Amino acid sequence: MTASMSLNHVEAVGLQSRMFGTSIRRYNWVEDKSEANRLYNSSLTTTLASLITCTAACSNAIDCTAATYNNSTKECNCINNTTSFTSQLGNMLWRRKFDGFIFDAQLGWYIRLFVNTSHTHAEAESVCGNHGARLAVLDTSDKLSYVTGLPDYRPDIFCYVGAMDEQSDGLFTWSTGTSVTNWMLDEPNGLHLDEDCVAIFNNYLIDLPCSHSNNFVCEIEYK
Ligand SMILES: [Ca+2]
Ligand SMILES: [Ca+2]
Repeated sequence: MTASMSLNHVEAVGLQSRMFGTSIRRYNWVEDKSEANRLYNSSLTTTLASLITCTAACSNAIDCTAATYNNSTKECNCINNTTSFTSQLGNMLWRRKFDGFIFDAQLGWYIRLFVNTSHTHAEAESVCGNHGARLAVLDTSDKLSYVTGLPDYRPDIFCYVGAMDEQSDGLFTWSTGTSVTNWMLDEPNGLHLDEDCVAIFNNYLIDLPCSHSNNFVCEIEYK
């Protein structure tokens, strides 16, 4: 038995430069035993000396969400969301996770909901940035529904997202520049006069003061 066979968790730090400029992202490779003995059906199979070198190689592709490694044949496969699997005895599947971010193939993003926290909008943006991420841009109903459907989402607690009206009061845009939709009825209302940030509340969006301390949601988009 090689040393790598006893591991069920590998940490790595990668330097990547898509979408958010150059940033350091820490991520983990976690063994998924429910998907053992599967093979990535690809001509891109490479033979690498160890699980560590396999996951390191796969870490270079941001759309790589998992890797298979076979300790006997030393075959390594990097897997993205378009990959299909066929069985092969001895393969182990390792899923890549960015510091607790969940990957959703359909929406093409990694998302992480920060709950039981209390951060201002600027602090929340900074925490996301520390993970190589940004406050989530929920510019479609599907994305908003995805977040409010997460097990940890609480409809009664404010959750900051990546939108403000700092350019022009009352004109709310996402950090990508598109206009904000999916407002709650009668929002945005500038109730406290300086409501320049946006949060999810009761499954819809509201404006509120950026200085309030709330939960928040970060995203890493790779498309
Ligand atoms: Ca405002
Ligand atoms: Ca409001």
